[in-house]
Amino acid sequence: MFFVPRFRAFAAVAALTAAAAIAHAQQALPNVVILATGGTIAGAGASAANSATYAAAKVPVDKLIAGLPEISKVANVRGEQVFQIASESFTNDNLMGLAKRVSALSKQADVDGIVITHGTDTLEETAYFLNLVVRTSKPIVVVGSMRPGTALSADGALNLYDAVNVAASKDASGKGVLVTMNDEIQSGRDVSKVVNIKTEAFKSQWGPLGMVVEGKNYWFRAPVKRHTTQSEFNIDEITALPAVDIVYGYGNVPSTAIDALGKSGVKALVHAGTGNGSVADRIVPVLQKLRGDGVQIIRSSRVSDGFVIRNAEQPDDKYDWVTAHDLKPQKARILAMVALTKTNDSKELQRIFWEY
Ligand code: DAS
Repeated sequence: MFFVPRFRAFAAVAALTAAAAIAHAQQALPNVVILATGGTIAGAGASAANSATYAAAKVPVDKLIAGLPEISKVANVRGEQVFQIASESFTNDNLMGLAKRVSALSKQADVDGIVITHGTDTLEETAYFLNLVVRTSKPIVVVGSMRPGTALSADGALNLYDAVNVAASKDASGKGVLVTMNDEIQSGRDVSKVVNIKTEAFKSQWGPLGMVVEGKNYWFRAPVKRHTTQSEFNIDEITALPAVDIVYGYGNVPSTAIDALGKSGVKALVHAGTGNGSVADRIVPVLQKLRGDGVQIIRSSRVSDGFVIRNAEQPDDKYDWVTAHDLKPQKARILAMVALTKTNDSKELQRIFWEY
């Protein structure tokens, strides 16, 4: 009988010690906030066989976190539901609201990294926007999925696990906004969705920055273009984004779309030309007139890889046009909007397109 009270006391001390050790270990983990915006990663289909037929933006962030208990060993994770939309429906207001929330959280001492769950359709635009305007070196990781969580071989859980691991990693700091998809760590500037129905959907022509395997990051290169803390842009100083739209070049193209956008009051027009950003001869004078009316002309290309060379296919100096460098039209639009919040000088714009 003598041993029972002592054993009970010992067991109580052991339990308290274990609880304290767990609490200490949990305290030692980084703090990661998941901002949820919708998309397929929050999608749900009618059956496991539905990998392409499903409704996006259905599952709330707390359910996404509860469905992935493994992340509690990686970081102290909490979620915020910023939006619940399919990303093809993102607006400039959504972009601004999300970026301002990311910026505010990045200033908090109790936030070590931020994950944004997002639809894959415009994920590349949001990732680039954040890369340009959020002044932090803390890891910001944008993540999506190509299949809903209800589908066979769903990719969202591992993509999200990878994103939390990268966002919790000190070695992910200072690399700009990152995207984790399909085991790869991509630069938010360089990456685009290049396949619409495969899990290996996100590529950069310059390659990924690295890979994440079983929660460990393997880095192979670092970004060279300006981003985050090196940026001259700051979401905290931006109150609105100017209208910038895109027109597409192709055989027999009329000027109808350009005429309409010119009348709509765009501040810049991105021309997604053929080849090296070529412009049809009948379209050149239409763009020159717009330029004369004060609209900036950004010459991009519909071709997936390579980069538009200034004064090659078109006399850009003579026309006072800007070339989009290696940026795809949808990325050129993001940079043009941000740049126009600071300057409307075409030579300054061209510098910005070289540097970002
Ligand atoms: N509609 C797509 C989107 O929300 C679904 C997805 O792939 O995330 O971007």
